[in-house]
Amino acid sequence: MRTTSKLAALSLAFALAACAGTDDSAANDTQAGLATPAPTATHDTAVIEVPLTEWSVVVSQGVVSPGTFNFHAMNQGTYTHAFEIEGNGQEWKSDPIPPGGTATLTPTLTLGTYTVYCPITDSQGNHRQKGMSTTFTVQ
Ligand SMILES: [Cu+2]
Repeated sequence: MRTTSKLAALSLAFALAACAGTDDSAANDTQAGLATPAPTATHDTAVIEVPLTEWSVVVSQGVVSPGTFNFHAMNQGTYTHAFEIEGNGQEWKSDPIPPGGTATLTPTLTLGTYTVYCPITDSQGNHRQKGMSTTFTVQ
């Protein structure tokens, strides 16, 4: 009996610790993470959608917490695109993505502002200069 309650207290403490820092909305605080069966599953590999088209790049979350993310790009346009994430002196770059194709980058992000853009230049011109660029913040 003693071991069991000790273990329960320990896993509760772990669940709270796992959520600290990424879950600071007041609404979630009242639930105290009591019913979270998989402690790290939802925090560590959040997917951020990055639709690409002529001529824009959208990042589905403008503000994220530090950590590792899957940036999942979908080429919704009619030309080949690609995407590159740059910030804090680091960069991650996808291969060219044909129309209808997808690509995923998995950067580990630290505090700062990052730029996401299309590095392709073709007969249409420089895609970044045509508007395929956006930014997001890690805070
Ligand atoms: Cu492009």
